[in-house]
Amino acid sequence: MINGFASFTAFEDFFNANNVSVTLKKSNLCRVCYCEKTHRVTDEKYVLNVEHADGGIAVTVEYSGENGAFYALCDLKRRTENGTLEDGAYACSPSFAVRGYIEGFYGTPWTHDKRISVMKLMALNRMNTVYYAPKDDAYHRDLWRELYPETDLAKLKELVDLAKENYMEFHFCIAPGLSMKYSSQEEFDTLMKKTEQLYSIGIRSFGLLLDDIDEELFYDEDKAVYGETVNAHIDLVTKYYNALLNIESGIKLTVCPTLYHGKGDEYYISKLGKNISPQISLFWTGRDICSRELTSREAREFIDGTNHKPLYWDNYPVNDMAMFNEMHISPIINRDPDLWKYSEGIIANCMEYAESSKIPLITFADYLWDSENYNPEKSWENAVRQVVGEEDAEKFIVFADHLYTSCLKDEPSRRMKAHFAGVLELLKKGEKENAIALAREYIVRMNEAREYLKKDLPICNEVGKWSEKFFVACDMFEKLMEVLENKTEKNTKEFYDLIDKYDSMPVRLTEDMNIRLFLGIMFGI
Ligand code: LTM
Repeated sequence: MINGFASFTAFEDFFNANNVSVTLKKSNLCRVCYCEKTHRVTDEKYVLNVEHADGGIAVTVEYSGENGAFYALCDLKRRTENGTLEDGAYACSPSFAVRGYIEGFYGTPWTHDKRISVMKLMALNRMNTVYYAPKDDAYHRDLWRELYPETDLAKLKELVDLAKENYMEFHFCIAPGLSMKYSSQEEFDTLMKKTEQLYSIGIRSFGLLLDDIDEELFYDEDKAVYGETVNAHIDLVTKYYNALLNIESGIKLTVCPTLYHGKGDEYYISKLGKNISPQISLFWTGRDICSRELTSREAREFIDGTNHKPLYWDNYPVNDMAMFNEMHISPIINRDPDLWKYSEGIIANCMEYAESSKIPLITFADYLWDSENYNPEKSWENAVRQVVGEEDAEKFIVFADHLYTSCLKDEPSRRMKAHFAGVLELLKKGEKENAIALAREYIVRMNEAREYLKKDLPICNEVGKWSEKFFVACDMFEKLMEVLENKTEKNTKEFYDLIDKYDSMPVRLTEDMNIRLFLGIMFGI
């Protein structure tokens, strides 16, 4: 057991196997609990003192809080795996205070096992927050009045306990806005009864979600009492927060407003923000529902408008509703490096594909921990390695590189593009054989990816809809080689049929293969 921490035993075998001896040293000195970069006192900071000696590595970890010690071991494990554990002293602390994800999509909620697996992995990547809000968990939204059945409650409790063990704050969200009569005391009592059920299993952080509901008040009684929706929401949020504090001071509340994107100076959000306690966190998705960028300038405007720092509900990698043909597996990009100064943090909304979500989530975790030094491509490759495994990572990357279409960016496979730029150059110079040989190199890699994707593995099954189209691309390139080597009417037609097939498949992969160009250059067709 590493210095008496039962929850750290999972690391022990790993460090023993790698000849790393770890000593934990608790300290309250400024250098261990004060973060120079963010000017925050934090128990998440740690200092790694690394020294190679006697064929092994001795590491002393200085920490002030147990979570800091946990993050130190996670970091140490990663550095050992990557072979980047060098002698020296490394002081590490997070950029963002709140670093997490939300199961907040429309579609089939994750299974219990998936929830466990995502939570453990994200904790290992030093995220500290998880929000539970699956739109299609009936007890979260449609049936918000009803208590959870015992079996469901027991599973939720397991998640709450697991979150504690993994230094994650578990937020349970309730979304009563589809049907609640805000002016009714009976309705409020029902909301509190449900809340108390969740409090009874250890939940101490709640979310009140008022997104995706009618902007107008529905009940005549509400219209008479409040006049407009925002007044009803201010009243509900304030009563709910006070009631939570009455149960236990220190309970946290996050609110998702009905208007959750824009500038922050709009009438509803500005009035809501300025009339609820500044202690309540306010979700905000940025300029748009799915925002291409999150900028510090816009965060400051939001603060001006609402007297709150935004807590970003970042709608990436989610791919529900109109995005269902996109697989959002690429890294998070275009979030300002200094956004931590003007926001509480970022909570990434996930896809119903839990296994695939892990890849972009790890890149979020890297950005949130050290936003100034975040390198999307490096982080992404590391994320793929963690999720798919070292052995198959390269194969998966060849495929996943074709999935760069989302609200963030619309891009063809960069690897394919770079490779075929070389092929085109050779063709233009008339070096047909060299061009074909170079093209074959990429096709070999595509076919290796294809073999991997056919496996009965969680991630391969999740991306099945997209890999089907990738397989057509593989066939298309094979056929192209055939045409380039020995062009006939038959193989040319087959080639064009494959292009048509690829183009007719609705899921989104690299859109513009530029594949016709090769034939154009070779044969002028
Ligand atoms: O974004 C918010 C606050 N609410 C919903 C999400 O539940 C949904 O997953 C995303 C993406 O479609 N859009 C929303 O409006």
